[in-house]
Amino acid sequence: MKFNTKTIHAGQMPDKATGAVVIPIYQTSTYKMDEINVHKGYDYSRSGNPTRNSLEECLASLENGRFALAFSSGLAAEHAVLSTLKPGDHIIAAEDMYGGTYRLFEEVFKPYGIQFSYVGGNTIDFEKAIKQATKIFWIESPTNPLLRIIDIAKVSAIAHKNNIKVVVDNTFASPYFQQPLLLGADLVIHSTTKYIGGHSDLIGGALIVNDEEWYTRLKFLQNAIGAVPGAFDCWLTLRGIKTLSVRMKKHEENALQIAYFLESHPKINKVYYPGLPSDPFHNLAKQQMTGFSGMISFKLDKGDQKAANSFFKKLKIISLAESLGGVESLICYPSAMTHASIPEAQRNAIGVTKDLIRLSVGIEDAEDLIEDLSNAINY
Ligand code: P1T
Repeated sequence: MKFNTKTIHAGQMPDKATGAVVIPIYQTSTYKMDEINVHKGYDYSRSGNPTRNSLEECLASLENGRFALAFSSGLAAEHAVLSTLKPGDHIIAAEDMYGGTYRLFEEVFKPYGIQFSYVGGNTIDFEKAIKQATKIFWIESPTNPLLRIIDIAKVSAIAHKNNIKVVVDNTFASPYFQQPLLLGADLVIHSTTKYIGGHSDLIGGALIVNDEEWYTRLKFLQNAIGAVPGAFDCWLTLRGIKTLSVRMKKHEENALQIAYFLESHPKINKVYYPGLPSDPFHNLAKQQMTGFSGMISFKLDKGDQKAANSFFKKLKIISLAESLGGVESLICYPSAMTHASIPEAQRNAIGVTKDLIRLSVGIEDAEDLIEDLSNAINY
């Protein structure tokens, strides 16, 4: 099956019991056994649920992976990956990343003895930071919030030479624009809260992996830790997935128009969008992605929270809110919102400064979004 067909049909064959064309919401915590431990494949919904299984099968298929596991949030999915490590193990992460991931590393797993190094996104940065104990390279591409692109194939080649696994958070691209496993990555993470769900109405996460041993351990942890999504959230996620390709095309089309508008605006100092030919990551993005997705960051010429607030207050269509990837456009102020958990000096060193604004471009009409931004920029 090709991608669009998979979004509608992978893991979503008509229900065997009733013929229902849409996967039912199996809203049950438990399942009747015929005798002790003899059942129809399900014994308790933390361990397995048919609606969740449909979602997992579909996600594996979309990422061209063998196995997928669904979680109650993106961070819960990350927690499971980190729980496969032992004290003393070392992770090298690209420094530009979601603030909540940084917080999970530093404030939850570091106290348990996992070591973390943060590097720039170049292959050489990863290579230089390798230690005997390095087990994982952890990257986002495009990164949150600076939309940097990391060369997944090159980084994976270095990793594999050194017996290290590569984890790629593919949330910003979605499987529609990028499939990291095909580029050499070992595991893909999604916050399905974002483009995959696509409607800002659920919190969810997922892992997609090819290695059976790693999958078996992660599946054990999914059940043993227990951060599983409910059946209704799995169903909503599947409903979102059905329109993934049409939404992603429109997100990208709108984002490109808005990026050009911002780039030419005298009050905007800088625009970060890999779809712009002037962007330093444009060629790499073209090489490893089939499109540039719908996230843009930019810098206002007046760079403080007060100026940003005046700008946000003037917006009529675009909402100031955490999150991204929904049909509605959302704007955010990373230094005090999504990336507030990263210490200020480190944020500044990475480039997540007080003049930075992040825009998740929705699928409204681009003309309306541009008018909204244009009115607000004259704060
Ligand atoms: O929010 P949750 O579903 O737990 O996903 C965490 C997460 C993981 N990875 C990336 C790249 C993310 O952007 C996120 C969540 N990000 C936001 C809420 C945000 O506004 O950036």
